[in-house]
Amino acid sequence: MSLHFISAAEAATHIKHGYNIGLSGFTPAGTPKAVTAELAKIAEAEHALGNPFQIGIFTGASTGDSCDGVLTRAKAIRYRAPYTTNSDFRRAVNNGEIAYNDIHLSQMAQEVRYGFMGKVNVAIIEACEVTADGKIYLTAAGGISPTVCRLADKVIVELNSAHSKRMMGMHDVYEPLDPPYRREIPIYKPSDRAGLPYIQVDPKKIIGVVETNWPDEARGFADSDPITDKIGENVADFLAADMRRGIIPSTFLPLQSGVGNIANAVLGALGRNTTIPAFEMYTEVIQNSVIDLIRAGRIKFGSACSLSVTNDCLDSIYEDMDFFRDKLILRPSEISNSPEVVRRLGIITINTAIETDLYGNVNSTHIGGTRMMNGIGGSGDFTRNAYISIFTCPSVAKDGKISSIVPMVSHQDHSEHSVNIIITEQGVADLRGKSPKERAQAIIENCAHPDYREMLQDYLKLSGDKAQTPHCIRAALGMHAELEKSGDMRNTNWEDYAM
Ligand code: 0RQ
Repeated sequence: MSLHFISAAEAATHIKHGYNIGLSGFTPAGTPKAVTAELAKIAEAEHALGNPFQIGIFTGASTGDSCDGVLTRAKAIRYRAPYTTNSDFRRAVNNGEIAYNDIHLSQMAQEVRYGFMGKVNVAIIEACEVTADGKIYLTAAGGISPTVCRLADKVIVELNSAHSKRMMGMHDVYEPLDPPYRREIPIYKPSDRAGLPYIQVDPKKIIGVVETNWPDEARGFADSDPITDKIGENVADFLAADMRRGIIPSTFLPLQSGVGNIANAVLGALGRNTTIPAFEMYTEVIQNSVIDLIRAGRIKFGSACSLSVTNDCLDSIYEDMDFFRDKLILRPSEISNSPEVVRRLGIITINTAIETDLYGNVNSTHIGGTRMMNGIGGSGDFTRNAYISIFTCPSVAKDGKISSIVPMVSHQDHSEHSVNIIITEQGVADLRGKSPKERAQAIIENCAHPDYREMLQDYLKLSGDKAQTPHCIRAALGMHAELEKSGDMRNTNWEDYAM
């Protein structure tokens, strides 16, 4: 059997109204682009004729504009899971136009397999190589590709020459069996391989190969600033201190770190810290800063789901593949984020909070308790199973009008039972081994912005000290209510809310 080459426009015609499509990729890395862009045109044409045209999207994490962006603007998405960062998609979700199911990234592939979200009609997979006997070699991300390739009726391959064929061999494709047959995932150190370097599909299912040359639509990040730099230093100093007192082994432990400017600043500070030895990463996303630290010898190995790096950084990896081949591995998201493996390897996890409350509950997803920001991503997979779980955030947002430390989070993603350490530019609150009341003092004294410390202490006085977890329920969201009323939490007067 030989491969059948078709145009992106022809490939898109195989996707019908009401279908669910399964996509490769994790972040814009490795996400198909050409077929979804054509699909948006079909949706617009159908809508112009007065016909309905909407689909469900199952993917690894966020995608690029040529997927979530164009399809949202074409009003072509009925349902989507999981994580996304696209601003048009965010607006549509918060307008109630799209059904968005924000689940833990490690669970996405298995929930599709379990049938929780319905059938996968068509899989669209970006590849750097595909063979006539059905071997698909992925590009810059693992995502949920093995699962959607197996479950879909039809597979479309986007063969993207913007990715080098030197990527072949970097992936470790392993899909667990479902209960009651599941066994342990045989990964005992970040560099272990458990599967194959390609996805094997039934070649009869590959209905077409679309040749493209379309670079990943990765986001660049703003340079660090004094606040993110200070947070980074606080994280590095905290970890070095924990190592000196023997809580972290002297060999150090693998790290997971989230995405964004704070994560970049944290990695930069860890790279510079002379107490911390060269370390490994078992994480979901590798950003430019990790690549820099591998080159500098400060990171020995990186296991992840995606190379979510800028295109020039990706090209430099391809050019230097002899150096990177034994230092990087890419896995499906249910392996990169596997709770089982995270717990076994003893990972130190570092994620970013939108807000945290006085007892250590963390909100990573919702603004003002109702409006979706991005989603939980992998932060829950790692936090709940960490050796030490850390959350970072600036102590205030929006020029000080919002405190990131509040009496009660307006939405909860990570509970006090899973959160060990909170770090802002102000300092470090070590919540380990502390009761709720002790945690509240540690958080106010070390993490809250000075503008809000007295207000938070006054809230605690209002709450009394007779309960395990003191709260004045009527006032618990008073700072949020004040933000809605006057636009500035600093105006909070507890008497207005405790009545
Ligand atoms: O607003 O965009 O208007 O400037 O939220 O905040 O400080 O720039 O931080 O970009 O790192 O995002 C938690 C959203 C942080 C992200 C979150 C406003 C703030 C700004 C962004 P602007 P920052 P970041 C690995 C792990 C969940 C998923 C996860 C995230 C904007 O890190 O999505 O952890 N995490 N994944 O001004 C109102 C507050 C606010 C606030 C900040 N309390 N109230 N607005 N902002 N705090 C990745 C994957 O899973 C793939």
